[in-house]
Amino acid sequence: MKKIACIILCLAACHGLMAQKWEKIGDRPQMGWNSWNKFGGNISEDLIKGIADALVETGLRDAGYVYVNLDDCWHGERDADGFIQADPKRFPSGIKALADYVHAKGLKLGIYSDCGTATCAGRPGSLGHEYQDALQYARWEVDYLKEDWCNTADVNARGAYRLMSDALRASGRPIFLSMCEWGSNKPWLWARDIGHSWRIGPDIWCNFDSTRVHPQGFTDIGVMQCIRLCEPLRKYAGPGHWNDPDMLEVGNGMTVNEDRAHFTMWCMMASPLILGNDLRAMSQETKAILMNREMIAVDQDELGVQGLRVATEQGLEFWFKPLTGGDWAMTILNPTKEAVNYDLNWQHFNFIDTEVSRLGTHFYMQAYKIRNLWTHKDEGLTSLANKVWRKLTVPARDVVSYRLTPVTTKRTTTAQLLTARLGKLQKKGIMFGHQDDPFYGLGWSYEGGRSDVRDLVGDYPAVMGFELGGIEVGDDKNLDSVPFQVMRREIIAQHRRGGIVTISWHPRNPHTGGTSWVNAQERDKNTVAAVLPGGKDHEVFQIWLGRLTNFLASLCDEQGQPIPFIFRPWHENSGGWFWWGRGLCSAEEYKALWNMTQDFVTRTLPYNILWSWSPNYGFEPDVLKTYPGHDRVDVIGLDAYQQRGGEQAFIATLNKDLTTLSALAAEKGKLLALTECGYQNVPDPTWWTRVLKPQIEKFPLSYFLVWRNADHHQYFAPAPDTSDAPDFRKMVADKRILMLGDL
Ligand code: BMA
Repeated sequence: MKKIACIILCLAACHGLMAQKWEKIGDRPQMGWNSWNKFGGNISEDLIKGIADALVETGLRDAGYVYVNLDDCWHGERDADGFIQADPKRFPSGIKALADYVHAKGLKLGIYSDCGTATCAGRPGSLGHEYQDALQYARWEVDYLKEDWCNTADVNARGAYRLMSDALRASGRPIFLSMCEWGSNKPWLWARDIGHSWRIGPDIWCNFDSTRVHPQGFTDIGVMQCIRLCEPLRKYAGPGHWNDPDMLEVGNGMTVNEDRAHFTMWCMMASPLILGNDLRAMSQETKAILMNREMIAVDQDELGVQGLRVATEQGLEFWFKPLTGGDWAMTILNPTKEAVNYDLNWQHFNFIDTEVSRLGTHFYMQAYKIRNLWTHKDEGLTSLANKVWRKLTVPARDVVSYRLTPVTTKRTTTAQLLTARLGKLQKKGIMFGHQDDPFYGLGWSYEGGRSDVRDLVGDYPAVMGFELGGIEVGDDKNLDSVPFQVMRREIIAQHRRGGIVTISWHPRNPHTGGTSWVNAQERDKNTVAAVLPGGKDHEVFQIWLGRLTNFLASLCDEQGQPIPFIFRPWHENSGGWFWWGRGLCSAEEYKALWNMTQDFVTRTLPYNILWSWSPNYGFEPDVLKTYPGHDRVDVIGLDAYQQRGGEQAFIATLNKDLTTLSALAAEKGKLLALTECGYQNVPDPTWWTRVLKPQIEKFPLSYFLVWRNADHHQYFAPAPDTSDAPDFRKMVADKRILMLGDL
């Protein structure tokens, strides 16, 4: 019994192992050569050896092209036991000898098979022989398998490639799996853990921009058609799992310009670089294209992000690919048959790749050294100013391509400008702020710019607060039913009229499925630990941070520059009601959560955010252990609400905590704010001038923000007919209380 259990356990373990493709191969797009584009089925061991020799002699191997790949027609018959053999006439020494030959030259050998009954040229397919074939390839010391998709009626694509992937894994030899299924079953959706690359479309042919239909009904496509198919699939590609727009046709008959454009675009798309020409007889031009190491470096970049088309103007396509270290590759592709003149202004290309890398170009703030990747000349720096850098001519069916490398720039960031402005305003007075001010109020909602506060005093609050709870799970509306589209509009409107924007976030609980607020059953769950690196919910939380960041990145002005704002995540952590609060995680875990969030968002938005840390009032002295540090915080805030009948306690605690926090802020000249405050429904008609104002005036506060006017049951700001309205008006009449018009 015990034995059987052991065997079952072992089998389960082995199966678990085999359900994984070979890892750590294909971390960069594969580079090499394949016989098909030039030679079709007309191959032999002498040809392959000659190609291997040429790879070494030309320097192509040293430039990275290491795979020598046999395509169709190397096969002979299966032997009596079903093992595949090489064609004895074409490969008399056998595949093992050929592998030894290419290995001795520092190269790797690739082979070809098919998921169906026969290959496309009618040689034996792998269907029903997957484990045997994989074992044979491993015995021969093959390093790469291209598996085609001919003659596969009734074969399930995912199952077939999974089977071969498992078989290769079981063979014990790390073998690259290049899936050649022509995109018929959308492998990008399911093959990430099966193969190392997958074809995304039909076969390429040696033509820049047209298709060719074979009498049998199938179609070959040109370079531009390959690009169009590959372009929308960039989010599926990455290290170890690449989109494959097919092998190269460079050197097979297109013009030099077309070849250059073809090669460049494959590099921009992080595509496999599998040469398809006769390496033994190459023109100088072909060689120069294939051996452009600076361009190859774009393809092989460690980040492994497929480039994207950012704009199309005057028939030109502007492609960008983020590279490691903050570099970008930038290519202007002219797919037309005429040369195009173009005035290049870098400010037209401020964008953030929200789809994959979440990196932005930030040309308005970041200057880059410009390296021309085809002339190999440095061409100066990008300009921070909105002006034409250079008049270019992009030849017909050609490219102009640059590598941009960031240089240190001492320009003041929008975050620094906002800090300076807030510092100045603080000398003038204290700004009044209101959460969700322009969305709804007492008895109205979404009336296009209406505001309870403005209805009462004729001016908007200087500060407006906005809340992102729900953005992380992809909702259209936040937890208070504010549509994010409307919110984006109002945030930009508040910025445009010179007001201050502050943003809070009550994310849901990724660990329990609950809300920000923990219930009795959630009190013993450490959600913060679960979302940190290594935690069970870390990956999901990264997706949440991505959605948050993408929304923040969408807050731009007309020039595409991110607008500055105060971001206030993980607030009120001195209380025990949020999943990041006191008693629910350690101070160290809280800080790790803060840092992870800040680092994530800052990678995308490095210049425009002020970070606000704000505990709830009534905190214990040890809350300071959760302070992320002066290098990470710009605004030190406090959240403080008066409770009914609690006036004395409110005043005392507010004073005590603001004293503590203003001392902390003074250490490094940080801004101080009452980031949330109020007295729900303001039941005291003199509260503003009698209780709140005298207290806040004692401290060097930048602003005080009252929470939202949800409805008649929960509101914090006055409206024209609330009993505290006259008193609020009186408070605002004081020059030291700043409304929008006072800024
Ligand atoms: C709370 C209340 C809730 C609201 C939340 C987030 O203080 O106003 O109704 O959902 O803030 O805005």
